Amino acid sequence: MQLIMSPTSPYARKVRIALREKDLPFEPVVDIPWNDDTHVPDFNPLGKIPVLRLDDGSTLYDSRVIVQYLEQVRPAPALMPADAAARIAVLRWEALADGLVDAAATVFLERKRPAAMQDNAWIARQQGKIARALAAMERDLAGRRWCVGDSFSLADIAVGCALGYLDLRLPQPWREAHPALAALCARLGERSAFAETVPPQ
Ligand SMILES: N[C@@H](CCC(=O)N[C@@H](CS)C(=O)NCC(=O)O)C(=O)O
Repeated sequence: MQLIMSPTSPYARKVRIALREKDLPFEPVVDIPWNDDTHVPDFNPLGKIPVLRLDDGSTLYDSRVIVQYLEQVRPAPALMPADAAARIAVLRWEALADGLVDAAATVFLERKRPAAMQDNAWIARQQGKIARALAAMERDLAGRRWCVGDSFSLADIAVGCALGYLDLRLPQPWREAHPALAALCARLGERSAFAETVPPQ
């Protein structure tokens, strides 16, 4: 099994953490989709990472599909709860966390354009999404150890990867106003799967 990825991709990090948590062996293949010599479109028509290449040559994308696949082939330790309502809650957390990443990546890319071409209203719109996502996560996490129920799940992985990406690409003092998220982030950092996948600066 190969994982086509980049070390800074928060979506790929979700998959890398799931693979480590489940102790599934895989071969990481670094391929930066923005580079001219990328082969990512050969494996995902959308040209995005992560892509999982199975031993039979077939490919899986995107990160949400890959993690659900891993959950099926290696159910333990479970990253999804057994209860149906709790499963939906986990997927909702993942959607919120991934949406935060989408907005942060949009801001990061917009800011890389020449200053005269940057759309400040567009950036402000994305910043609003980030601020509201952080506030919603903080509200729903307050007083709890994990995002859903009383155990670590895919929801915590997705939130941890989103916050890690924010620190990497749009550093801001979010911890002060979001103590529950800050505590979750610190707790996650103690897990080897998180510590081993911290994105390089
Ligand atoms: N929803 C996708 C998002 C994947 C994604 O946007 N990956 C970025 C890297 S962090 C990418 O490959 N971007 C290249 C592009 O958009 O052309 C997932 O969860 O896997």
